[in-house]
This record gives sequence, structure tokens and C-alpha cells, in this order.
Amino acid sequence: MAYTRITAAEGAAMIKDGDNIGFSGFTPSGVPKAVTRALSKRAREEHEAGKPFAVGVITGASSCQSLEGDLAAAHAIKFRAPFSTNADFRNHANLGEIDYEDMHLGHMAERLRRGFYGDIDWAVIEVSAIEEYGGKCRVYLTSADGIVPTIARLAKRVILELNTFHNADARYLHDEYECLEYPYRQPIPLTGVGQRIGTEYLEIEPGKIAGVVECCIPEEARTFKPSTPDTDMIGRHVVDFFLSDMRAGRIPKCMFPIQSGVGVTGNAVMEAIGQCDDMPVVEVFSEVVQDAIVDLMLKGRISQASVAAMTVSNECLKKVYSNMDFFRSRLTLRPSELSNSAELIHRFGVIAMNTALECDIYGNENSSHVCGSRLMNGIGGSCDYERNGSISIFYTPSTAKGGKISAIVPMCSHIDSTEHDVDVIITEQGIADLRGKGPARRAEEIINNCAHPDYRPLLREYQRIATKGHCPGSLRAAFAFHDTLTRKGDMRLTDFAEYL
Ligand code: 0RQ
Repeated sequence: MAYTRITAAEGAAMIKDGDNIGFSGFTPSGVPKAVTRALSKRAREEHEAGKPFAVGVITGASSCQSLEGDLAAAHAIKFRAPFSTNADFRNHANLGEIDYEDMHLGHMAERLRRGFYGDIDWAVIEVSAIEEYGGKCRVYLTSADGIVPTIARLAKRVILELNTFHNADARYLHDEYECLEYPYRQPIPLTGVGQRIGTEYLEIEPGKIAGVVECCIPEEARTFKPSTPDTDMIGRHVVDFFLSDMRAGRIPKCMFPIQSGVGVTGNAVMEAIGQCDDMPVVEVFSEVVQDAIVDLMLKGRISQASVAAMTVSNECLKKVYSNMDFFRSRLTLRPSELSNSAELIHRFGVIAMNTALECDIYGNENSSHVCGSRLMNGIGGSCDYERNGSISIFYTPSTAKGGKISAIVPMCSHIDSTEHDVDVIITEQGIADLRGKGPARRAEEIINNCAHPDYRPLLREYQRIATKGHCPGSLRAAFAFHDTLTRKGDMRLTDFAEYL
């Protein structure tokens, strides 16, 4: 069976204004890189010719500059889901130009199947190999999985990008499986982090394949800021918390599997876990592996990792590809409806750890909107894990912007995870264990253990003036706390009092 070889420009030219496109990839990993670049170029050319051109962009998680960044900068995204970490996208979303549904990553396949995003006109999928088998087209994915089984099945037409940058042996990492939809859903038969229940390949209806684009383009891997004394300290507190919970018998000596969010703090936490000799070898049940996790696997500190993507540097990706004998039995790439499945996270008792922008004194958490209005990134998969894990941890440095903003606030300006879903808050100052505590004791733990000493008097002043009740609070004072910070950036107790 021969498929039509096309150029990236020919692929992009087939897409019409208003089309909905599902892209492979999860984070910048596994995102198609040739058609997307041609599509941004086409969008700019259409606009220069005075013609409208904007498409719906649906992915597994965040993606990369050449997809969502360049399309957003070209005013060519009409709709986007479920997550983004891109600065251009953020700017255009904050200008109100883009209809963005910030959505749980584990819910995406289901939302697609249930038709919430309308028809999927195209799936553009990066693959490492294409084979014919029994009249069907079998494709093998690359460094990520995400929502590909679902978009490959639902899309009216498919463009494949055969990217030879990837090693065809990447197939040995994949476990493809798609859930049935209501009312036919069944239990997911996965009972261990390293178990496999699906296939290495996906089957695509050959008649839907509009063409194959051949390319050799590296991943647009993100670089992270280096760790800081604060993030290193957070990592040490996380390890202390684990050891103390193990001593108390709340965590078994063999540990529960762990999930760790993306970013500098997530990396610092994984490094701290790996460096502590008292910590047992752990399993990772998460959405991505970063460089730190790959290194810890090679050192034997992590035995298994089940994720949706390898969000790693290109050097680290090469390391995985050249050690495939080692990784194929230890690292599994799954669709995000499994990696982020509420059912599996709950079954395995995963310990969830994600970064917050701010937490309030009762344990509510905001990770997506600065001062309640300006989008930062979104929730990503954080709530999939925090809501369903056996222990829900959020960490954040206690201050932002050189100490001018407190990350511990009286009332969150936007809430992503509620107080009912947050067990533990950790800053470089210390650990607030909220389990089994009501609002008054929670506030004491958070202010005493997590708030920066400079902001503790302000938070206590807030408690003094708050309207009494089960959860003492004052909308006016909480607003003053945020608004004074936004306007002045260096709030002092006297400013707070004057404002009120
Ligand atoms: O801004 O870069 O301009 O200085 O927010 O903060 O400290 O660099 O930390 O890169 O880990 O990002 C919550 C955004 C943290 C991220 C968030 C400013 C701060 C800086 C970034 P500058 P840092 P990080 C896995 C799971 C939600 C999604 C998630 C995130 C910038 O971790 O998107 O975890 N999380 N998904 O200065 C104003 C505050 C602030 C603040 C920080 N209180 N007010 N600005 N900043 N706190 C991902 C997947 O799903 C795959």
C-alpha cells in the first residue's frame, strides 16, 4: 500500500479556514513540526491577501512555539484546548483573541468522543514508522502519546509526518489503548504501573490518509530555569514529609507511585528524592518524564515510569533511544486518558505534586490566573492527580517577583484546586499538613509554616478583621491584599490598613 508523499506546504494547503485540527504530541514532544510551520506561514499569507484564516487547535497538552506560538502570533487560532505554556499564546489569549478551554488533560479524549469540540476535520500526527498489515495502516508514534488514538479514529482526514529524527524503536515504549464511551465504559484493566494492556501501534483507516510528509526535525524541547536555593529547599521538605509519613505508617515503606508536575520545582523535587538514601526506589505514574527522571531511572532510583510523554532535552531523548534495551521494560508511554485517568490514579494511590501560583490560608489553590484574571498557563493535568491521588501536595516558593508578591494569600483570586482537594502545602519556609484539620487550624499551619515571615503580620491582620464564621473571611480585605500588591508591588501593613 503506497501513500501519497506530499510536502509540508501541500499538507497545509489542504486545511481550510475554520477547520478543527487534532495534533499529536503532549508538551513539545511528539508534535508534528513540518506541516505546523507551513500552516503558520500559510496563515500569514492568507491574512496578507486579506482573507480570513483561523483554525481550532486541539492537542494532548501544551505544545510548542511553531504550533501554538506562531499560529497565535499570526492571529490564526480560533479555538484552543486543553493547555499551553507558550508566551505568544498567553499574550493573545489575554488580549481576548482566543477562545481557550483550559481543561483537565485526562478528560480530553472523552470530550472529543462526546463531540464537545465539534467535528475533527484533520488529525496531523508525527510517526516514527508506517506499516501495512492486513489492509490496514499501522503507525508507530514517537516521543509522546496524548490524544492520538482518539483523533486518529475521529478525524475525517489524516496527515502523517514521518520524522526520521526519532528512532523507529520508540515503538517499544508505547502502549496504545482507547476507552469506550458512556454507556459502554469498562474498568481499565491496568493493575500495575509497568503493565501493558494495548498495542505498540495504532491502526488508521487507509482511505483517510491524505498524505505522508517526510522530515527530520528535532524536538522543540523547552529549557527550564536552573534550580534555586528555594526550589532545592522545597525538594528537601518534600523528602522530609515523605520520610515522616512513612515513619507514621501513612505511606508504606515501598512508597506509593509519584506524580510530579513540569518545571524547575518539579525537577528539584525529583532530584531531592533521588539524592536521599533513606528513600526507597520509587515508581512514577505521571504525565511526563523530565531529564531528572530519566537520570534517576538509569541510576536505579526509579524502577518504572508510566507517562504520556518524554518531555526531555534532545540529548536526553537520544540517551533513551540508545538505551532502548533498558527503557523498553521500564518506561511506558500511554494515551493521556490512561496516564491521567482518575480511575488509575485512585487505584494506585498516586502521590500528586504540582506547583501553585498562590495558595490561600485555608488550602484553596490557584495555578492558572495571576490576580484572578491574567492567564499564566492553565491547569494541565494537575487537578487530574490532585483530586484523585492518595496525597495531594502543592508547592510554591513563598514569594514571587523578588519577594514583592506573597504566594500565600487570604483568599485565592482564582481557584483551580479547592481546599477539599489539597492535603499538603510546601514552600521553602516549611510544610503545612492540612489533613484532618478544619479552617482555623489550617490557617495556623499555613501562615506559621509556609508564609514568608515578611507577610505573616499582614495575614494575621487579615484574620483579625475577617468576618467571623466557620471560614473567617473578608472579600474587601482579600481584594485589598491583591489589589494593593498589584498596584504597588511592595505592600506593607500600613498600606493594607490605609486601603481598608
Ligand atoms: O514569572 O517568569 O516572569 O518571572 O510565574 O513561575 O516560579 O518560574 O515557576 O515555571 O514552575 O511555573 C504555576 C506557572 C509555575 C506552573 C506555574 C510568576 C513568576 C514567573 C513562573 P517570570 P516560576 P514555574 C504538569 C501539571 C499549572 C499546571 C501544572 C504551571 C512565573 O507550574 O503552569 O502544574 N502550573 N500542570 O514570577 C504573580 C504570583 C506568582 C507569579 C509565580 N503569585 N503572582 N506571578 N509567578 N507566582 C504540566 C502538564 O500538564 C504536562
